[in-house]
Amino acid sequence: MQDVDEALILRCSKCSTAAEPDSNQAQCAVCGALLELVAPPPKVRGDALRRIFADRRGTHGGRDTSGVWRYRELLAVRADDVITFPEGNTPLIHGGRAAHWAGCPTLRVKHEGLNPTGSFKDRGMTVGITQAKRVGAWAVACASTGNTAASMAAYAARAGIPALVFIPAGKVAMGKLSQALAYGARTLVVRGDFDACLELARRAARELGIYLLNSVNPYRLEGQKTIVLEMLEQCGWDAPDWIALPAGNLGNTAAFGMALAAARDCGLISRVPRLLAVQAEGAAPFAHAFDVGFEALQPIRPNTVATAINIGDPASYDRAVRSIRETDGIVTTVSDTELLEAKAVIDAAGIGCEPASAAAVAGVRRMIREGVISDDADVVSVLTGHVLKDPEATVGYHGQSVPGRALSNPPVEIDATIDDLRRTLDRA
Ligand code: AN7
Repeated sequence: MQDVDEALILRCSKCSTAAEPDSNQAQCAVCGALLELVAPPPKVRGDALRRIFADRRGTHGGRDTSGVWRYRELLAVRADDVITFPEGNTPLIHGGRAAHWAGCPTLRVKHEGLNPTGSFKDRGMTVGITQAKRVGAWAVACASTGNTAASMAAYAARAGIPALVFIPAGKVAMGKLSQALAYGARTLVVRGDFDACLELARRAARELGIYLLNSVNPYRLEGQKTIVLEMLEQCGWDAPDWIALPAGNLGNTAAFGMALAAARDCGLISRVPRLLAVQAEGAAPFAHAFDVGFEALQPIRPNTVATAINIGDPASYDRAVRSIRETDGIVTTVSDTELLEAKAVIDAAGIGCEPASAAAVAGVRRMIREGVISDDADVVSVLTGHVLKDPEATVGYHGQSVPGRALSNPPVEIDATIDDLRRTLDRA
């Protein structure tokens, strides 16, 4: 088995100019496009490969227990001395009442919020931090709308590497901010939006030699591919018709396309699901570009309650375009009202997620209503973050009765007497 891959190549995703795989370089020195990792195709394919993945599930301890490293034959990485929690191993479950709300009775959700730090970011971070450690990084940094910061802070702490996070002032949910602080990252609250934070983090990487762990780092995307690989395995390698996901900086959209291509090329799936990337109306540069045939990306000033995807100038745009094109995918939008309603339904189903994650389910509902997706289609929606990430959004939704919020569930204050309890219950 090719565990340690000497033939790992880092090259420009546009002009193919080669770069040094162990450098701290995310962009092509010639054309400025993002770099990508390439490894030779695995020597095993189809059933033999499926068996390798399945056998590792029965092990205890070490990298095989990770829902990331278990799929290493399909990742362009070196898999020695990994820093793993482990992560992944997230459930694929029926959407319950959220499926019916979406108008897709068989809708399933893959709950990436059940990763160690509560979001899918841990899948890319185990690979990114392992690489940071390999190259002897003296510090790691990221710009973040919150989840990347939380994940990087935890994995950096596990690896013993100092961490620096740049987050936009007033635009990060409390659960995520508290994690960055708790895990001991140096937390810089930047007067500016996420896009300004990313610009600053990239400069810090260049000028101060700090190892950058945003999803512009190609190792991150290799790990994020396993969301799709694990999902396909849970589907018995019988691919769904559609995979829906929320889209912000577009790292995941890029990684999903890469994973589907790899699964197809290795004979693991016989047909490729279509991707449905969903953005919030107020932060939808990718959807706007899709509407004009990806003619050009027009960066915007973002504004949505789903702070995780409040991004106006997505870094992985080019590779995400490739994913949508190669999967005959679609990019759509939902309003903040729609995504908050979706969140309330997912939460009330006992599943729970943060607002950005719910956008994907709201997008499925919209596409079914518009007849783009048929109601008997096999759809899997990825829930990217945990319900505890954004308590303000949840309490804000339920805290007051707003007309039209049928699912609002406000807390009720009572006296500490059985009589008042009886009166209150009678009223309900
Ligand atoms: C819950 O943490 O960009 O389109 O800095 O936290 O791959 O960016 C988070 C993004 C969806 C969007 N759902 O994914 C960050 C950050 C949740 C997220 C996205 C994010 P991408």
